[in-house]
This record gives sequence, C-alpha cells and structure tokens, in this order.
Amino acid sequence: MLTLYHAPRSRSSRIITLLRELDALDKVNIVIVDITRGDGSGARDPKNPHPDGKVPLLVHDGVVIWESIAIIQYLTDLFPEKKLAPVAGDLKRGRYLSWLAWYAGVVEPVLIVEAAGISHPYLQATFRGPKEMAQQLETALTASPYLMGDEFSAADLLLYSPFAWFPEATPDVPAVKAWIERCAARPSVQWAAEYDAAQQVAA
Ligand SMILES: N[C@@H](CCC(=O)N[C@@H](CS)C(=O)NCC(=O)O)C(=O)O
Repeated sequence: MLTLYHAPRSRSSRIITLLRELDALDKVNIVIVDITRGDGSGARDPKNPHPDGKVPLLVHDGVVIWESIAIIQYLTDLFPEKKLAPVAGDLKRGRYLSWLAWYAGVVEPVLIVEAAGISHPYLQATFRGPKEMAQQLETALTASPYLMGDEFSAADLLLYSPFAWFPEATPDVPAVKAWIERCAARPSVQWAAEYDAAQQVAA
C-alpha cells in the first residue's frame, strides 16, 4: 500500500506529475494535507507523518520515505516500465543519479541563497553559484534536448521545476529556456496543475 501526502501547488506537485508520467496514479492513495506556506498561510497538518510536517511524503507499507529525491528515485524504481530513470546496472544510471543529487545538494541551496540575497565565501566554496549552475545546465542542454539525452526523464521533471515556479531564477541561456518550455509543455504538467486546482476548489 502506497500513500502520498500532498499539498496542492507545492514541491509534492512534482510527485503528482511523476505519478501521471508513470501511469501509476491508481496505485497510490493520495492524502491532501495542509502545510505552512512561505506567505504565512496554512498550518502543519496533524495527519501528515512527515518529521517536519512537510510534503512530499510517501509511505509504503508503513515505511516513511521523505525528501523529493528519495521519493522520485523510489517511485521510478518501483514503476520502471515507463523508463523515466535508468535501472540499476544501466551505465546511464550514474549520470542520472548525479543529476538528482546535484539538484538537492547544489541547485536548491544556490537558488535559495540567491533569492535570500546572501553571499559568503563558504557558500561559494561549497555550492558554487548561479553562474556555475547555469553553465552546467547549458553544457548538458546544448548537447541534447534533455539532461539524459534524447528522452525526457525524471531528472528533467525535477530539475526544471524550480524555474517553472520562479521564472526570475531562469538562467539567460537559450538552450536552458527551450528545455524549460519543453518540460512545461508535457501533458502530465497540465494534468497535475488541473488536479491541484480541483483540490483547492474542493478544500
Ligand atoms: N527538501 C524537501 C523540501 C520539502 C519542502 O520544503 N516542502 C514544502 C512545500 S514546497 C513544505 O512542505 N513546507 C512546509 C513547512 O515548511 O512547514 C523536499 O524536496 O522534499
């Protein structure tokens, strides 16, 4: 039994999009929860078992899986048929895992630090900055339409998402902008937006 704790229009919307891409929505029980939002609205929901009251959270037969990267990896392993991630043993998996880890370990910190207007040599030494992040994306997306080559993968779904939420953070690089548009045009993205809008009306 799989349960996803989801708050509309949040980081867990990526997991709704992923489940749609994996054609696995009917295999997951989705529980809509409240969260504390950046604008101060909302509140921690007592029915959400996430250790910090956050989303996304996936529970599989009582085992709690938190952090978007872990959930994405877990679900693409569980539903490999749609080929949204290279399976273990495929040489391409190393590159794929690197994109996921780079997102959590570098991209989110770089974007948050930049948005907060903070600068410190330790931050630059540890994460580098927006210039290096943009360079990395440009190199990959000039060589191929998606991060893993010719095919869309869960790495694209994850890595394009902050630029969809915060267009002002988008690197001014044509290949990166075209990739964001390609990812945003996927039917799963539109479907997840409509799903979230319906949940908010119902709430
Ligand atoms: N690194 C976590 C971040 C999760 C996160 O911050 N989620 C936000 C929603 S976008 C949240 O639940 N915020 C509620 C809170 O901070 O209490 C992940 O990617 O899973």
